[in-house]
Amino acid sequence: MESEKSQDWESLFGSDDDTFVNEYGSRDEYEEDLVSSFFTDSSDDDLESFDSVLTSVDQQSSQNDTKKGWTQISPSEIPGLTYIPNVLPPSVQDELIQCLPDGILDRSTGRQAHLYRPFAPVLQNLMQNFIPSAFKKQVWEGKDAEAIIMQVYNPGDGIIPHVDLPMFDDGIVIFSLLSDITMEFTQPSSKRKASVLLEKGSLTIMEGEARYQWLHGIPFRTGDWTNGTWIPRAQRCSITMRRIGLNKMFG
Ligand SMILES: O=C(O)CCC(=O)C(=O)O
Repeated sequence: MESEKSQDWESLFGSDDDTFVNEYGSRDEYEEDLVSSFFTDSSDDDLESFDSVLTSVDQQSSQNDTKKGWTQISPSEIPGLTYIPNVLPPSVQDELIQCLPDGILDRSTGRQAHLYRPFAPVLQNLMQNFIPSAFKKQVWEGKDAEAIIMQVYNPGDGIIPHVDLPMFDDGIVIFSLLSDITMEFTQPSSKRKASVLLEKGSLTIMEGEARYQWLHGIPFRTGDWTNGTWIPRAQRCSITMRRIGLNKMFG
């Protein structure tokens, strides 16, 4: 172990014969000084300039993300994808945020709350009054969700492109709260992609082709281009509702 560490050190900083040994006496002293200066010398200005570098990298990489040979299409061309803005009044959004476990908005990891029945009254209200009745009747056969996940995204967070597990029935419902974020839909077989800005208070539904034949994901970055303007992300919360298929298991 020690020899691996020495090798890493030498490839990064040179051997014991180099100048730092003369200045510091030993490698350990040098390492301690390096670590402590990193943590104590980083001023607010350094952190701000780090943030601005990060933002500019995000801006450029998302602008250059042309995916060679892929065709950008309108989300309305994806069968089974429904996006409805301004579904939730601000008062309902506030009530929903109160359902989050204490402290989850302040944490940098583990920002998911998995909820199962019986659901809190505010979530029951969401299912009864804010999911279109035609979808509930036709796709969820008049029933309510069985599994709900509330997820918190801080700027820079995302979710890798995926198709939801087969254990979940058709019809995935996503409510967005607190801040807007871009979701990308990709279909590798047809090399088509579409971007949807999920605004706070909006509802997104994936059923049929959109649910089973398209990947959906949220790019890991600090903002999104919206009509040519870079909009920095703020903290966002989503509520994803699913039904669990009878006799279906993981895998
Ligand atoms: O948070 C979202 O908007 C998407 C969540 C999602 O895709 C998932 O949990 O599988």
